[in-house]
Formats: sequence, structure tokens, C-alpha cells
Amino acid sequence: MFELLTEKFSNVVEKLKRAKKLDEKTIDEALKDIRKALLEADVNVEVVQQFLKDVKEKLKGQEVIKGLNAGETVIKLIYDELLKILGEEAPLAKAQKPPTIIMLVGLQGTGKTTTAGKLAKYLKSKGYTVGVASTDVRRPAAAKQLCTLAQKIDVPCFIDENEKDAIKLTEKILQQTKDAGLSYLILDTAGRLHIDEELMDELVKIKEKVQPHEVLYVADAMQGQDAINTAKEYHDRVGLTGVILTKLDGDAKGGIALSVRKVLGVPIKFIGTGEKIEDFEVFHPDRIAQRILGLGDIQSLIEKMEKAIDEDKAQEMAKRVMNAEFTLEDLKEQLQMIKNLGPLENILKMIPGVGSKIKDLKVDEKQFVKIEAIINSMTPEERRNPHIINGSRKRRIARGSGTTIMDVNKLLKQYKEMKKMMKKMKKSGKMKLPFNFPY
Ligand SMILES: Nc1nc2c(ncn2[C@@H]2O[C@H](COP(=O)(O)OP(=O)(O)OP(=O)(O)O)[C@@H](O)[C@H]2O)c(=O)[nH]1
Ligand SMILES: [Mg+2]
Repeated sequence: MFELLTEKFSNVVEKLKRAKKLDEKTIDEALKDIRKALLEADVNVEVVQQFLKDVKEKLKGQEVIKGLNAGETVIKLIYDELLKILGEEAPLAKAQKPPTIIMLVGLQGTGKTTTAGKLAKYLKSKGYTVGVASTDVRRPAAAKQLCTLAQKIDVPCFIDENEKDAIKLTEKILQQTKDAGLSYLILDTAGRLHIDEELMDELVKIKEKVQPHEVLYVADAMQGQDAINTAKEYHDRVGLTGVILTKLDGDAKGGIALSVRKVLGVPIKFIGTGEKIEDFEVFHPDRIAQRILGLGDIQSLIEKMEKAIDEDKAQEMAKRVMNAEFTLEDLKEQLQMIKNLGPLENILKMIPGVGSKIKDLKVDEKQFVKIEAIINSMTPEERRNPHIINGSRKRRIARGSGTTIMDVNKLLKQYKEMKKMMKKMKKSGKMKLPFNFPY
């Protein structure tokens, strides 16, 4: 899936990472390569133009992102723009009773029936009661195919082979499923080789009857831009709420995934990645963008940025420690950061010449939850000025945090000692910025 795009984009990413200077020439070359890659992958021409324009525009006033170098900053920008054209993640309409109805439409052979089975299995695995039904009156085999699939995954299938009128069949299905206790009903519809008036008319009428919560266009990704053009006609006539892209496992160049949102204005909700019933995924734009750019690369960039942000926070915290401004509020924040930064002692250990002196201050990690609960039960005023915490306040805090007065006393004592030490350190002038943070 997306092999072509991934290969081409990876080349661009490598070049940008290696570039010593990010001058106009390097950037122009990168953008030219991206343009070629997108067009080769069959991304809609207008989408490509807009994408390049947006990236260029962003690059103009862009400063190097904290934690990244210039080349990495450009890669991050390209990633952001890719995400933008892929659109936000769009969840399926919520389950309800009578059921949320999902109507699947599309040309013949795009994978509607297979997808009905896949979607039913997916929803069932999420704990919902699901049913499937077919409104295809022309080919009894199509309805049977759906029921065979349904049987395999043990969900009810509603058909009536004797009913030859699609609208009447739809009415019957609604009647039968009304009291079936379903949360979702997936409605498979007939496909045609080409769009024709009769088919569209039938779909519009079925939609009017059913009032579905979702009308999902099932698009064969191998058909590239053709699939989008057809989808457009369906959207104009029937109205779509989303797209399911099938056959992304084959030779599909993947460009359609990047075009749907911009061209149609509706989101991709799921993707089909094989013939088997479990070859089905929720469409996660971020994962797709990462896959296209080279997954590892983007993740490590994001981690680097996050680390830079954490370092900023830690610097700020250390500064407060230095000035003995460290409040219980800070202690609480520190507890929240611990997973990323390591234990509280480390903040103090970072200060040159202090590490060995803070043994007594060791905070037992199991106590963290308790300490956090105690601080949470304090008022902001108490957190900033713990000296106002008298006996009755202690009782209230202990009760609120499910601890004892002894626990509260212990924390206050520890905090007092910490402050004392901070003051001492400040006096001895041993602390000098900038620190060298060990992470
Ligand atoms: N490789 C691959 N094949 C798929 C995928 N989804 C469906 N197919 C295959 O595509 C063919 C057509 O699938 P159907 O589900 O029958 O398509 P349909 O849209 O219901 O077709 P009609 O009812 O005739 O309009 C079958 O051979 C499926 O196995 C997919 O994600 N990947
Ligand atoms: Mg079918």
C-alpha cells in the first residue's frame, strides 16, 4: 500500500535530511520531486498544485522548529500539509436503536458486498449488534453472497429473493429490522457497470425511504481518478457522507486517498486492504501520512520535538527550584512529568554539585499517587502558601484525599525540607544556568 509514494517521498526526505544548506535551490528541487511523485501516484492535479502552493507559503515565514534542524523542519511541514489534505479522522455515526443505517453505494465490483461483511465484522468486534441487508433485486446471487458472508461472521442477514421491486424490498427490510434489536444495519445496494439514470433514481428513492445515517461510497482504489469522478456523480445525485477505499493492497498507486477529501469534500472512513474479511482498517490520516513519508522518520521527529518541549518545561522548573520558588503546585506538575523525565530527585541532581546531597530527599515512587491526591485536595491558595495549612485544613485535606493527617504532615515536612535545601543551595551560589540536562 502506497509503496510508490513512500519510495519517492523517502528519497525527498533523505535528501532534505542530508542537505547542508536549505537554500531556495534545495527546496525547489524537493518540491519538484514531490510534485512528480504525487502526479505519478495519480493524485488529482488540482490537489497537487494546492498542496505545493501551501507548502511553499508555509516555508516563507517559517523558523526552524525547536528541536529539529532545518531539513527536518521542512519534512515536518510537508507532513502537516499531507495531514491537511488527508483530512481529520471522521468517526462513523454513533450506534442507536432503532439501528443506525449505513448504506453502501458504488459501481459494480468495487467491493460493496465484501465491505458490508468487513464492516459488520468490525462493528461486531466493537460489541455492537449488527445486521446486513441487500436491496439488489436484479441478481439473487448478490443477495446470497451477502448472506453467506453474514453467516460466516454470525450476523443476521435480511433478504427476500421473491421481491423484485427495490423500493418495496427496502420497506420490507425496514419492517423486519425495526424490532430486531440491532445497533447498526448495513445496507448493501446493487452496482452497475456505468452510472445510469435508473440506478441513480433507485438509489435516491431507497435513500428517501431509509433515511440512512451514513451513505458510504465504496471506491476501488485501483481505478484512480476515474473512481473520484464517479464518486462525484454519486455525491451530486444521492449525497455521500463518506468513502470506503477498497483494494489498496493491489497495484493501486494510492493517489486517490490523497484526492478524495479535497475533491469531494467528504472523508475517507475505512480502507480495504485485501480479499479476506479481516483486511479492513479504520482510516487514520496520521498513520497514512506517516506511512507515506516513512513511518520511523516522522515518529522520531515528533519525539524530538516533544523532548525539546519537555526540556523547556524542565529548565523552567529548575529555575524555580534555584530561586526557591518551588511550590506544591510545581511539585504536582513535576509528579505528572515524572513518566517522561524520571524521578523528582533528578531535577535536583541536574544541578552541579548537588546530586550527592539529596539522598534524604528520595521520594518513594509508590507514594506518588498519595502525594498527588493530597495536593489535589488543597486549594490553590494552600498550594502556594502551605504555611496557612492549620489543623482543620489538614483534616479536610486528609479526608478529601482519602489519606491520614499523618500523611499530610509528612508531605508538608518533606516539602519544607526541600525548600530549605533550595534556599541553602541558592545562598551557596552553586547553581548556574545553563544546566546540561541528561536527557
Ligand atoms: N484485493 C482486494 N480485493 C477486494 C477488496 N475488496 C473486495 N475485493 C474483491 O473484489 C471483488 C468484488 O467484490 P464484491 O464485494 O463482490 O463487489 P460488489 O461491489 O459487491 O460488486 P457488485 O455487487 O457486483 O456490484 C471480489 O473478488 C472481492 O474479493 C480488497 O480490499 N482487496
Ligand atoms: Mg455486491
